[in-house]
Amino acid sequence: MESTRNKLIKLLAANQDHYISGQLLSERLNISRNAIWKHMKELEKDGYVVEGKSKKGYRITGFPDKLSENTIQWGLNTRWAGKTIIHKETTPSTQIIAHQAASDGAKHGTVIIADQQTKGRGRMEREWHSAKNKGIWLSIILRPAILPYLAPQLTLLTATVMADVLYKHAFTQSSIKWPNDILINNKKAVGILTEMHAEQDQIQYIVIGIGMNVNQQIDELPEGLQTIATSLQIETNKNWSIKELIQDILLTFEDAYDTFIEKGFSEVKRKWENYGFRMGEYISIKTLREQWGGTFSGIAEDGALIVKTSGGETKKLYSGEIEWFRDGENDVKQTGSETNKCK
Ligand code: BTX
Repeated sequence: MESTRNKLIKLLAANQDHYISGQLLSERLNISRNAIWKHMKELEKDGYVVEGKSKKGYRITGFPDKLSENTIQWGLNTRWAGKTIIHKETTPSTQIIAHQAASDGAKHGTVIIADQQTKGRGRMEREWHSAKNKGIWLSIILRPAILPYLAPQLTLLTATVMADVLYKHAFTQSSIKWPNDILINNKKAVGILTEMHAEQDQIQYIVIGIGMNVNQQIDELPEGLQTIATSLQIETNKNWSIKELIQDILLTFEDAYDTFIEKGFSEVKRKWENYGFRMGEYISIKTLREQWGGTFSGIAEDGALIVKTSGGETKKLYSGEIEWFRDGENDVKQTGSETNKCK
């Protein structure tokens, strides 16, 4: 059951532009006016700013930066994204909670957010480092009426959303490294993990996990990540409001998703290719059987990477070990093994 405190915050948040009388609050919450006053003092201790005026009542004018369902929803101007938020201080992985909530019937747009993950996961069960209060660790539940084979388009869409959010905050150096790492100055700042529950021709739900490094200093990243990862703080030398970034991500995501559902993949493809890391450049690909190279010329409708070989052949790559080198330089590799020829 919802606590009196949460109900009180919601009432105040829904009436921010005017004072709400102690009498009305006490009637709505079924507690005494003295109890209301005590709750207000508690809220102030937690960083809420509440104005109390005799004869007028109470008005909330500021929320703490600390994450909670209420603080995220206050000022969140979305229609469906984040209308239900499940917030945890610490959890193994928001993906696990999201799968559970989705199987229990959670609505499209439900968002799970944690201050810290103890077993944050990346693709292929890789680990995702998710330090307490230092980044955005969230999962969004979606119930799109699209065919399961089109689901990778939503991963690509999420990557463009994250690149757009960074661009808006002046990160002109951000790019998307196929399939979905967001880099700032060539270091990974955001990771995206898409998991789907589907039958042959119908998606039950999709969970999109987003991990974004925000306020870590370089020495707060594990040693092994210090040369390949970055955070907004490292790049700008300033502290960011995690709450405001989350709101921005949800709003941008909602717009992009609605456009995608209404108009299809073309806008996502255009944006993705615009941000694409080493688009138009020569890349080298190694599979178990062969090594070859070609020009990275774009992404396909099914999310594959399109490479044109020097012989003029167009190939589609689903996974593979890619050396994203330029002039002999050789950085991060990816593993896997499949390639397909374009028809
Ligand atoms: P990925 O498989 O592309 O990346 C995982 C790799 O990224 C790791 O092997 C490591 O090298 C590197 N890495 C680990 N942690 C970080 C970090 N904080 N910053 C930069 N690089 C890192 C990417 O997988 C998908 C990550 C999704 C994370 C979100 S957080 C919310 C949700 N819950 C959850 O458990 N996962 C998702």
